[in-house]
Amino acid sequence: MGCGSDCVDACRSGWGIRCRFPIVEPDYGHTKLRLSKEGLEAIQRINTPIAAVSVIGPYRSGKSFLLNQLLSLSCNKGFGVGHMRDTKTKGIWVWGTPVEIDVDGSKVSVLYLDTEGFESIGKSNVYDDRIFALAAVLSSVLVYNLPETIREADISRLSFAVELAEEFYGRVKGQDVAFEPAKLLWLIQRDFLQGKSVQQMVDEALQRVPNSNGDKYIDEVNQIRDSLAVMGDNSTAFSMPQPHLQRTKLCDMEDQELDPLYVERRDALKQLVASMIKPKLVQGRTLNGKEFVSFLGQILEALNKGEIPSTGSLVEVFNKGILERCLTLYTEKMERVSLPVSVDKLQQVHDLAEDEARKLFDKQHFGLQKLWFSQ
Ligand SMILES: Nc1nc2c(ncn2[C@@H]2O[C@H](COP(=O)(O)OP(=O)(O)OP(=O)(O)O)[C@@H](O)[C@H]2O)c(=O)[nH]1
Ligand SMILES: [Mg+2]
Repeated sequence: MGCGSDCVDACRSGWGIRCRFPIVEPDYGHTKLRLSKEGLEAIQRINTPIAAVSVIGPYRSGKSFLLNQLLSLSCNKGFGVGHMRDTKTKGIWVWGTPVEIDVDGSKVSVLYLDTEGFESIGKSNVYDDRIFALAAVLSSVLVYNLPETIREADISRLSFAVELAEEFYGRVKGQDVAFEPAKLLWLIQRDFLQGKSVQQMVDEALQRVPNSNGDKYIDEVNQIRDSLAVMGDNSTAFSMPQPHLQRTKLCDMEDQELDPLYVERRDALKQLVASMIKPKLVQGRTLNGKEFVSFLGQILEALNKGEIPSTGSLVEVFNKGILERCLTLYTEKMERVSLPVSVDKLQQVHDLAEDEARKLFDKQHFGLQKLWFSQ
């Protein structure tokens, strides 16, 4: 279902067509991720600052349907929705027309990202973690779509994202904030709350568990909960009732046929998401389409490298690309020297070339400068 092959071909030929593209796809064995060129070429053409909104969550939890609802798209046109096994979302997809909004007087292009669900059969937890980490890293707003209540696995997944954010993007509480972590929106679907507000439920799920016997497992769980406290005000909870009892017919229904309470909450959710969007900042700077794509490429490479990405390796990869650009700049300058040349002149050219390369590095590097000297 969704945009068929003609539509994808049309999308390939230009930006601006209302269509969906993959930006990241699983490799053959469904363990690693690879970039998908078409979607990225389209994103590269965006010149304004970018913000991404991702919907993540378990397999078959209505993520694609929700995104279509947020973008006011029918299932035919929008992201692939389905109850059949072969219609599930694979990798990460983007809606082809960014939504332009105004944030504090500046134009921001918002990309809506649909992700592959967790916990489906035939793939590893590591793969799920990679999808999750990538969405968490790229997004300004992360919508965690849960069909029911919050489970232990959701808590540990989130803590993993927070740890990534803390180590990779800078110390969240410190001064050296290189990267702003995504704002988290817990979206809890269904009508099971039994009098509790969703915020209450999220707060309870995140509370420390008493551990008077010093149980090692409970200790670990509590540590995970502590790391989530970093999210603080960045986490909001929101509930949605079911759109309709006949879940397999949802795609054929107009607004008038859906539960009016659902329609009301969906419209409130649209506004809430819009109010949370801020352009993605890396090292205090916004990213245009090209920068966003290169950032995505670097993170993907790092995530594919390790079983569970060691956050140190992410920083290394990020800096390696920058270092390579600086060394190329240095080499280009040195190659312009025509031989023979005096030692003094050579030293002079070297000093100038090094100075320029170092300035470029200082402008772009991530983390500590010691890397320059250790290479
Ligand atoms: N009951 C109910 N069903 C829903 C809801 N949203 C979507 N569905 C139905 O659930 C099925 C799966 O929906 P999708 O939107 O494809 O779910 P998904 O999370 O994107 O699935 P994957 O991409 O496979 O992870 C479809 O039959 C939808 O019609 C919802 O809020 N409530
Ligand atoms: Mg889907």
